[in-house]
Amino acid sequence: MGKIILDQMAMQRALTRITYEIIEKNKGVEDLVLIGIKTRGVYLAQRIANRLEQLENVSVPVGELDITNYRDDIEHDSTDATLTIDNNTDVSIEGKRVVIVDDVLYTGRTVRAALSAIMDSGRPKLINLAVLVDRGHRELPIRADFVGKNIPSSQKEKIKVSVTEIDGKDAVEITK
Ligand code: 3GP
Ligand code: 5GP
Ligand code: MG
Repeated sequence: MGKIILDQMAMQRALTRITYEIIEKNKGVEDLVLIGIKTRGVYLAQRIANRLEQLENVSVPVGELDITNYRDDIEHDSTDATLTIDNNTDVSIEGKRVVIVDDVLYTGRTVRAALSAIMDSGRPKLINLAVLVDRGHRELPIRADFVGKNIPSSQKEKIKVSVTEIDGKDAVEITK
């Protein structure tokens, strides 16, 4: 069993703060699109979208991105992007303010892959990155614009992120 870093309330508060920061930085929610990185990033993106709707009364589209085909250890071509909304409709990011949402930021390679996938499907106005946890150890020049919690970690440690939708609880734990 790991040590709990964020419990349910702390996780909710972190997501609420990130939501306010997104509104503030973008001076509203116009032209905003959230792109959740599978798996847990999608649920976090949906929660941020729910809060945006409560606060601003605007429905913000949530896309889902599977970056598998864009990993830097797998060959791909630019037709491999799987950027979907509601699981099947294509989401247009053309001219939009895109916020990529993921659970853990580590080496930055996943985000690099997400950037390629998004760029292959259009030209957004700008792209921001929101993560629940930044655990350090970057291998690329990538940083998050919105961070739930910075958790300095050793490479041996693991961060376990649980979301109610699939794990039955909300929590962030660290294990040796
Ligand atoms: P996620 O898809 O919800 O992000 O990679 C499968 C799961 O394993 C991930 O769930 C992630 O939470 C977890 N995981 C734990 N450590 C690592 C790691 O170092 N790399 C990756 N890719 N996933 C990890
Ligand atoms: P990166 O590509 O930045 O190394 O890792 C980011 C992705 O890998 C995230 O989507 C995340 O799910 C997963 N990941 C990397 N390290 C961890 C970790 O310690 N815990 C969890 N839960 N996921 C991790
Ligand atoms: Mg993830």
